[in-house]
Amino acid sequence: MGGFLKRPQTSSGPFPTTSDSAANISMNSCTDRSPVNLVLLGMSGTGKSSTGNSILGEKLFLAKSSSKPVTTMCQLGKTMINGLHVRVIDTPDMFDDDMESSVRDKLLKNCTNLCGSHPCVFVLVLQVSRFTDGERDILTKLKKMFGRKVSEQTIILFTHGDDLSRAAMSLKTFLHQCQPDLREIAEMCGGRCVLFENKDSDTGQVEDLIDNVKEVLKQINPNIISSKVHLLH
Ligand SMILES: Nc1nc2c(ncn2[C@@H]2O[C@H](COP(=O)(O)OP(=O)(O)OP(=O)(O)O)[C@@H](O)[C@H]2O)c(=O)[nH]1
Ligand SMILES: [Mg+2]
Repeated sequence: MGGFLKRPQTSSGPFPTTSDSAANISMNSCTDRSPVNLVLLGMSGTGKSSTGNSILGEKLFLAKSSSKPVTTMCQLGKTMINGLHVRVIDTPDMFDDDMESSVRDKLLKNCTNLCGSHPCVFVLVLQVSRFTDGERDILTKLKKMFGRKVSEQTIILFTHGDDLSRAAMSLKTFLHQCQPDLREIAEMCGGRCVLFENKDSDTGQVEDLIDNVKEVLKQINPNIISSKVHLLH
């Protein structure tokens, strides 16, 4: 485990500094030395905590199959991947329609606090072989929680990648053939999709995710990536 993690680098990285904008307030600036929050979101059992552990290269978050939600509070883990300070934030299922809004608000606040002032990239975790009715409007719910521009900084992460391997199907083919609702979600998120198999830590999946994270960081306006703006909107 963890063989893919590279030690900290000191050279300047791919991110622009923000000295020419209002965002040079340090809490909004986005440089290679700034940590980035990867906020893992999705319905219960899709593999958020397992994905967090795969990214961290250690079993920090509790992950198990269960008929009821396993993660009940937002949690933070930190690592360094290819020169990028990564803060992984595991969350409970906040998309449950039966959840009281006061409980959801509390969790969002919990998430906000963990994110601090660092830029956020949202990772929407879906199980590749199981797109449910409850997930059809997941982007609408995401926007209500994190603001209408959230899809611009969201990556879709499909777990259970082995299911596709067994069917000898590439992610590209899967996305081409999947349900229109799912394809639309992928398109709304700029086609940023990655495939994970959390039972197998020895693949390039984390690097693939980090490449997408760096793309998002390059694109987003530092003024709108402050978690304080997005999480409290
Ligand atoms: N085969 C396989 N199993 C996975 C994968 N990802 C997660 N699982 C399994 O799916 C189950 C649920 O995973 P979790 O990571 O706990 O799911 P979660 O989204 O955090 O669930 P909650 O905390 O309830 O919201 C566990 O038994 C994991 O081992 C994957 O990529 N492949
Ligand atoms: Mg969990």
